[in-house]
Amino acid sequence: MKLSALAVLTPLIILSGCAAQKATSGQTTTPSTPATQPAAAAPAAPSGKTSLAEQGRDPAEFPAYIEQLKAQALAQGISQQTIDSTFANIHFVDRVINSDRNQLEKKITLDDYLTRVLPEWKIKQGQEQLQNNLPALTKASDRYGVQPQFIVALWAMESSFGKIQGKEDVFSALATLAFEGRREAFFTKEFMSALKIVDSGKASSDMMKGSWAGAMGQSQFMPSSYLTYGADGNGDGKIDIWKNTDDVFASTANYLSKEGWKGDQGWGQEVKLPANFDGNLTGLKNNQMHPARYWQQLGVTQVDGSPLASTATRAWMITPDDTQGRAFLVYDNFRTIMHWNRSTYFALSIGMMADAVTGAQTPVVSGATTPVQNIPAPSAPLAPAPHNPFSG
Ligand SMILES: [Ca+2]
Repeated sequence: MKLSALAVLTPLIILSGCAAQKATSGQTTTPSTPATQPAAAAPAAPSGKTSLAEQGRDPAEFPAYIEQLKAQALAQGISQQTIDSTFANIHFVDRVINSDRNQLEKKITLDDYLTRVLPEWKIKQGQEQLQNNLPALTKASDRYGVQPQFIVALWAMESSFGKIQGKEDVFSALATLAFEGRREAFFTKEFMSALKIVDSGKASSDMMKGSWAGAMGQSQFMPSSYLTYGADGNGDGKIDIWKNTDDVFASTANYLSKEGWKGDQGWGQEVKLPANFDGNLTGLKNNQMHPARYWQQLGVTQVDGSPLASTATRAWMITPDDTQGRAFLVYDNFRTIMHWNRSTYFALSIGMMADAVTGAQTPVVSGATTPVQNIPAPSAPLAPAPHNPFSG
């Protein structure tokens, strides 16, 4: 999903339409890169470069390009049957190019972002969806060790509970983006991953619908993420992330689990910094981790001024809008959410949505005084995460 480069800690948010917003919220691992590849694997498109392979390609050349992709697929061992079923309908999609070019990146504040992505109606729907789907969510939660509210939060943010999934033919969208050329290698790999999905029998070619950027289904997985994290929740042998919520919940929970989720911890909490707080302590790198009690001893408190729990929970301090803005003490699970999507804002919205749907609401917009209920659980062993983009 992630097309734009939303760098860690950089408050650059896509502000275009729905399709473009979807493109900001996704997982993109590819078979040739470690499963830890952060969500935003697609390199940024240089601003102002809007050419079809730097103007070297005319859309009239698209059919020949498709033939070359077909040869590449055969060479990679994709079956003729899969190629026949998927290549038959591939077409150049003008609107894919237009959507990609129309992404506007603009700096907005965290509160602007949260107001936009966490409206009251969405929180209310999240609460209802949690109740309505409790048996299926509990099943996925028990199997993968991920609390139901985080599955619901990702479901809410990625596809508005399955309602907005995108209707593009994924093969056409990915082939068009590969042809366009700015991120040809990335989209070619995703195209090949999409072929592998059909070849594996986990999904049929007619199921392969997604956003203009190739993000599929209710969890908006890029094809490579589907291959890495897709899970069969209802045991029918298919992984239907488009229509089957058992599969959607299992795949979402499996993603988090594979990326190190700790089922006995939350994501973090909003805090208040002391007046003399050293801004250099903020950040998500490995060496910026300190036990929660360290932050407590520095004078960090809960937003209402009450003391933080003095625990050994691994914790990082982040101030997305710099130290004059809101501050959050976040735990390992927060960094796992950032594997899904590298945007700090996105990860915070997931944490807040998860809290909100269970009634333990972090104020969405600053200034509210609702106490935060998210007390750190006892610390887990200090083993390094198996995969980690935060080293340094
Ligand atoms: Ca299934």
